[in-house]
Amino acid sequence: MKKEQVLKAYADAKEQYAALGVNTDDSIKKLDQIKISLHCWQSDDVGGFETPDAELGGGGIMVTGNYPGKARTIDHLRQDIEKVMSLLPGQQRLNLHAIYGDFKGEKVDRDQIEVKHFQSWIDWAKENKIGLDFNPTCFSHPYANDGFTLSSKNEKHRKFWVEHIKRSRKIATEMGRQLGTPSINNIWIPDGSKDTPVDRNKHRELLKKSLDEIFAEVYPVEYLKDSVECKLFGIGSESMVVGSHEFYLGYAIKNNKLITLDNGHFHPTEQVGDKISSVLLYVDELLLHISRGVRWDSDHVVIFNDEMQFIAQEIVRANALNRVNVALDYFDASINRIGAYIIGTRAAQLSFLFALLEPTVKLKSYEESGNNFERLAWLEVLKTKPFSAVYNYYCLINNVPVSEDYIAEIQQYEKDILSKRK
Ligand code: RNT
Ligand code: ZN
Repeated sequence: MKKEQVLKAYADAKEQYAALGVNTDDSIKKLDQIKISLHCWQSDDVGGFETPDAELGGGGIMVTGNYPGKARTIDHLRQDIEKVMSLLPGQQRLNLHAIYGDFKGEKVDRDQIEVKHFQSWIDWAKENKIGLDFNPTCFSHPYANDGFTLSSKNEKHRKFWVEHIKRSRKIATEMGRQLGTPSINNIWIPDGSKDTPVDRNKHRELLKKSLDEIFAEVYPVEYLKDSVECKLFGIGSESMVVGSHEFYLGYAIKNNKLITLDNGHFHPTEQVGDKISSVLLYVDELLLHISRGVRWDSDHVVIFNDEMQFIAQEIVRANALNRVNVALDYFDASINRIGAYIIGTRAAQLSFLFALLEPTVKLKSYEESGNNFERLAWLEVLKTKPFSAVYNYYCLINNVPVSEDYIAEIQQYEKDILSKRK
């Protein structure tokens, strides 16, 4: 898009929003504060670098598609993420899983990971001036094959996973310390059962016990934030997931942890947008895993849809941007993976901007005076206001491609880099 065109459209948008009492420059400033944590696992279909041909296995999560160009080495991954960040306005973070360590060809089991396996990531993050977040990996491993990890009745397996997560927290703490921004260590485990279990109780007791053991070590909050991620069901865990919403919400409230809300992890008619104002009354902070489930927790690329807008609106309306950590969680191997990052991150940013451009005070006053026609009419009218002109301007002042211009950049990257990967 031509620069003059973007500037002209922005000037007009600014005037239109000002008439509603919204200052677009302020909205942009607030948007710029939101540092979205990019999930490293979209680049290589959740494979990781434990072995050269590592693939996602089990855990009830699934990648479909075999589009060429996936990252096969740590250098590929870094190259891809650098490309992604160069096409996005604002600053991001990177969210690593434990299987993405720099193992240098050595076989390092999950209960052996150390800071040294992630030091090159920390150095890379320093160079790129970004923060890192972390996730223990409790899937794609023989000790997770029976569907249970932290809640396993097999004491050897349970202990193994406890050790893995203890080490993950230590690594995350070191990331936070060296990078000067707290790292979130997000615990998601696949534990659950395909068919109706009789002993749900025992598994939940075991999970609680494991978490208590894991969190016994206390780290400074300025380095580490602990979060726990709930889920309703997964493929192969249709009848029970041990770490349900009730389980983790209770645990997080009682133990002062963050709770992770992944919008693919609830019944399709349930909305994470509706949960935010409730949960924030009882926990200090949230971690969002922004995703798009199509019929199930399918982890499709995030788009600018009602669900995403609702989530962003509720955070902004609750004035809670400083208490919500935003991360992406999807993996689509059927399209250009770099393109998938840009579509999803831009959609999330656009949703937050859309919410930040809302004349909330005006809408509330209609609501309070019982003028619900006016409230609904304005909500509809706002969908036709020039918010995209504001986003385009945000891209322009950040020197990144505006509007559709990023598409050609990704096509070029595919031609030059991705298509040459073996
Ligand atoms: C799985 C969870 C979890 C994973 C990542 C890879 O259902 O959403 O967050 O997607 O850890
Ligand atoms: Zn998730």
